[in-house]
Amino acid sequence: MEYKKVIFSGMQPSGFLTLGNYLGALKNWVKLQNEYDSYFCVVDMHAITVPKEPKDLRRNTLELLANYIASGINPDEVTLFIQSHVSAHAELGWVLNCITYNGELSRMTQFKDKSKKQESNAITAGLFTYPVLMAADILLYQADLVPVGEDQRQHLEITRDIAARFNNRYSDTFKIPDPFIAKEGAKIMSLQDPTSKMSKSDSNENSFILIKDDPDTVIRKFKRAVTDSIGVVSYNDEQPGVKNLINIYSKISGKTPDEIVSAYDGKGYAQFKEDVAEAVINELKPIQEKIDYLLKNKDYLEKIYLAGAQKAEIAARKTLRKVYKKIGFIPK
Ligand code: ATP
Ligand code: LTN
Repeated sequence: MEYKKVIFSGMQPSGFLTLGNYLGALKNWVKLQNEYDSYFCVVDMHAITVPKEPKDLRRNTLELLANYIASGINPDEVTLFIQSHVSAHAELGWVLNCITYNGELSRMTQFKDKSKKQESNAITAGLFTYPVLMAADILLYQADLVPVGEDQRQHLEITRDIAARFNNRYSDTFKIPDPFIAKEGAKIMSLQDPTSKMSKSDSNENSFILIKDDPDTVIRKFKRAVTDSIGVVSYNDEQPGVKNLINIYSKISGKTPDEIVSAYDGKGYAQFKEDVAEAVINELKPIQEKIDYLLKNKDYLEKIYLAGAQKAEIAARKTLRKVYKKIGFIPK
């Protein structure tokens, strides 16, 4: 029997998903899910590395699960679960913390960025060791591939380093995972500052499109999107705003950037922005309807995450048992 390769990925339930999350990560998960043995997780333990209201975390966790399914993740095909339901994540996280060096964690750019946003006396040890828990997530399932956006590349590198270190010290245990970062859409940029990533934690609401945004909001945000004074739709680094809009359009329509550029030959930005907005609205509409439906059917969601945790638990325990044995813990 031929085994499928394994993919693992997750997102934090830290607020509403953006078009960046959807195009940069989720849409790729949907494409890959049938080809691989797929594990998709709601990483609630990562979300508490910065302060969270319990009631918001609860709501966001279910909403994120609904977002996954509404975007096309098939719960009958994949293992869909909530991180805190499988305690092996915390357990392996601890072991890996003990073979990870402070020096390598302090080089993580996400930590530097996120800690800038916190008061200096509110930066937690959890935020610092966040990448180690992420390594545990991935290594528990012996994942071959990890589909993420460009911003997670560094976390994948440290995951590989940690896995290789463990394997060298204690003999072969973990599969060394590869990142899977799609060429287009890997980094959807802010609509207000096209040199920085579209991020849901941006204080300017016009900088991001949320999956839940209604059509009028989508149109308004695209109309206000920062472009340039060149006035010609073309795909190059001197026009980062237009390039970003082309990337968004391309990822949704399946047309190549070249095809888009020729379709707008001689036309201005206004028509182009309207068409991008319309494409986004049409893409989001069925997803929004499905999210509403799912959130009214919490029993169904519960069935899915309970079954997912059961399946994940089996795979995760198998790896953790090996790890405990190799490091010298006495089996009970
Ligand atoms: P924040 O921006 O608040 O730090 P986030 O939007 O990056 O959070 P995450 O949960 O960290 O949210 O990301 C989930 C997934 O979405 C990751 O795989 C990440 O790489 C991807 N992603 C996030 N933003 C973008 C973006 N602008 N373009 C492409 N992919 C993105
Ligand atoms: N760090 C990721 C979320 C995340 C993840 C993972 C992604 C946690 N564990 C395992 C892929 C695999 C983020 O901030 N987007």
